Amino acid sequence: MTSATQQAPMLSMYDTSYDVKRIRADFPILQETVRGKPLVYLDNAATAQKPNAVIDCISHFYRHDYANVHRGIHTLSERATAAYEGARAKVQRFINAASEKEIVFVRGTTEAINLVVRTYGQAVLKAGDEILITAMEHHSNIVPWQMLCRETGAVLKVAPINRKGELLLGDFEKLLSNRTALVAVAHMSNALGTINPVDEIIHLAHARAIPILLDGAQAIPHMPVDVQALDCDFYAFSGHKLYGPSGIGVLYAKSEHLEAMPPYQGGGDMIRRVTFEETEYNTVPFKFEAGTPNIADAVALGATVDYLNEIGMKAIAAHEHQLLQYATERAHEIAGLTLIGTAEHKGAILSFVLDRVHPHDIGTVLDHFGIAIRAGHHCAMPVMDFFGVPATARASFAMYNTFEEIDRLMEGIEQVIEVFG
Ligand code: 7TS
Repeated sequence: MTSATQQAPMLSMYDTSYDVKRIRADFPILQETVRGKPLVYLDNAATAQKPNAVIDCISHFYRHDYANVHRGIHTLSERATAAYEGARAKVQRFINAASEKEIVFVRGTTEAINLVVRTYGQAVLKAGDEILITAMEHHSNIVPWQMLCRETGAVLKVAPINRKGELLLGDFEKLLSNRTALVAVAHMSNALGTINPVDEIIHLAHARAIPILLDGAQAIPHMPVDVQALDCDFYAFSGHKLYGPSGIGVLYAKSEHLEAMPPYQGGGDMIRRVTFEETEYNTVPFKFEAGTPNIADAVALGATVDYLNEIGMKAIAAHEHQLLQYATERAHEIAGLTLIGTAEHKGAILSFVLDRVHPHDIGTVLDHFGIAIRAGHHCAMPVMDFFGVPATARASFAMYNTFEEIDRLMEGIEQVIEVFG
């Protein structure tokens, strides 16, 4: 086992000016103990923990401002509407969308992608058309397209990756054709950590007038995202991976698409006028938000964005980059550990397997030390098939994780090897 004295010089190479202690104090759950040990939460790619700013916002909103939105003329309804629409404006600024109208509140990334599939996709896709995805997609950016292809006779094409888990850009380009109706790509892979070269991907697609959807579920918590600079047509993400509430997420879409797209679901709020003969739809984005929305969680997503702006996404990205670098170096020291996903451009995810130990056993033993990781296929079964593994163990880092926690992870892995090796 690596001793503490051997680790110290390595750790000193890293800039520790980022005030992680202060940030940790904002997250009450990080004070929990698990099995008598201080919690080390490294399952952030599944979902991130919530700061007081978010928890308090939800509580305050229900205590003081809660009512339905866009309906009542009473004071509370006006307050709730202002908070809900205020959150939309905050999200717009956070991702630098051109207009608030381009922000549709949904349940999460999965619903955002399904919305595009069932509106844009269903409207434009004909038999023989192609949808191009990559070999590293999460199931939520595979299955809805597959379902639509079955229904329409369109074809799902998959751009391959190399053994490091990087997209083969040349092959991707060759798969673009005048049949390609849409490109749908993960901005960052949840199973491998790969950050895709989205600028080039978007450039290649747009050069052929092909629209592009980015699955931003993993990217959005780890880096500044500017949808205008990217020039993507659609960007999908979940609030819960961004330190916000679960059950709220965002579909960004360029206005021109939202205006042209048919509605997703029918019901209240998405209409302007209804008779039994016909219905006139509401303006965007309301056309896509049928029924009473997840009001409080949308408002709290606004609070999340405020909180993150205070710290700065660039500072968060820099801290996490160092964590990943340190964790990768430490992982290389462990005999019998193989990293799955070694892309040059990577976000804060460390997926790995150990010789002779099933990933689920790694997860179970680490839990005994109070360390939370995820073990499994990460809803990316084709990625597991490609690497020839049934599952991986995945430690995923967030803005509040520390170098000391990575030391504890590595010590835990050494223990796993001692137990099973
Ligand atoms: N796309 C990617 C790249 C994801 O990582 C996830 C969730 C989703 C889409 C779906 O997001 P949801 O909020 O709608 O569920 N990924 C994971 C994960 O890696 N572990 O648990 C959920």
